[in-house]
Amino acid sequence: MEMNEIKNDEFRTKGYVIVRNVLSPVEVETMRQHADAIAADLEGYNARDNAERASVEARYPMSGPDSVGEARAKQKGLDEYPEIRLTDRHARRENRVYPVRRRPVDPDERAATATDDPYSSFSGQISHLADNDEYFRSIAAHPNIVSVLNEVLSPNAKLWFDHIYNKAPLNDDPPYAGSNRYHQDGFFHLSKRSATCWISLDGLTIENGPFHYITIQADYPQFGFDDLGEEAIGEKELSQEEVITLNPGDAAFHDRWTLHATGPNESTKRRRGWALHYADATSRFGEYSGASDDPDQGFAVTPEGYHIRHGSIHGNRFWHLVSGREFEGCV
Ligand SMILES: O=C(O)CCC(=O)C(=O)O
Repeated sequence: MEMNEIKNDEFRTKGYVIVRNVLSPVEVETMRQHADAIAADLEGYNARDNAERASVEARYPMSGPDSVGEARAKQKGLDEYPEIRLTDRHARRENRVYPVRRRPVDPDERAATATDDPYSSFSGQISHLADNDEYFRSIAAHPNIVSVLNEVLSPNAKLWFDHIYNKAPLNDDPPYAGSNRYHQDGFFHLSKRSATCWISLDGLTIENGPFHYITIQADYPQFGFDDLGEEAIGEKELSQEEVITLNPGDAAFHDRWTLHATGPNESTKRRRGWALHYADATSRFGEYSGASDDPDQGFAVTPEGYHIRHGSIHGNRFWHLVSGREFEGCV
């Protein structure tokens, strides 16, 4: 579906839509329990997940650049750039723009938030829940999610990647002091539009790291990911920012080109969300950034349905069809 064909007015004009009560309180509670069990043995979870992936990758060796690794290495050096204030609520480091903390972290206050809950001391992501946990897998195809995907993406949809984002209490990790910088999801490995669904597990408040959207009405270019240049996003665009709070079980859906960021967790509680990235099942898998004349080079869908990009599995091991049907030669 092209953007102008989308019947959901809010998504078509703003590039995102909030849907309340996508999950019931019981479903959210069950999901929290599964998320807690995974984090209780995170090392074991990651070791098992990596071993499964490595055994597939060993069967499909393909050399090529590790673009994900390169991007991460670049991001690591960002705290060497000074923080430049753009507004009283936003700053820039190099070409990355992010919401700023409202108050500095008091180390004693943070130390007092430590508990034996792994989410109180760990900020970051846990990936591929739908590959490894049956409950998460079933929720990825929840009828309430699928009906929104049918409106904003396609009647034929596949989950290609999912991950939990946790922000620990009073987290101020560099390079953005606990914020996530403005970015577009982009997803250049898909020939067609994609959409993200972000479900709140713990509630999203102004204090604990809310979503910030700059609606597509602000008419910014396609940046690719998070390098926004020095000029494109300034006070004018940031004044059109919309800050979103959610109750547990509510979801935010956004397009791959909608600029979004999240603020720091300035509360004394954990803040978790589950991000699910969906492809239109009629998309092709390849290099669609325009960087190559041959989008298939270095990309392959194996007979078992694994998506291999330069020798590594891209996204989840299993790209689950959650709506509609499969298409020959497509994802
Ligand atoms: O949860 C977060 O902090 C970031 C989520 C995000 O950027 C996304 O789901 O695309």
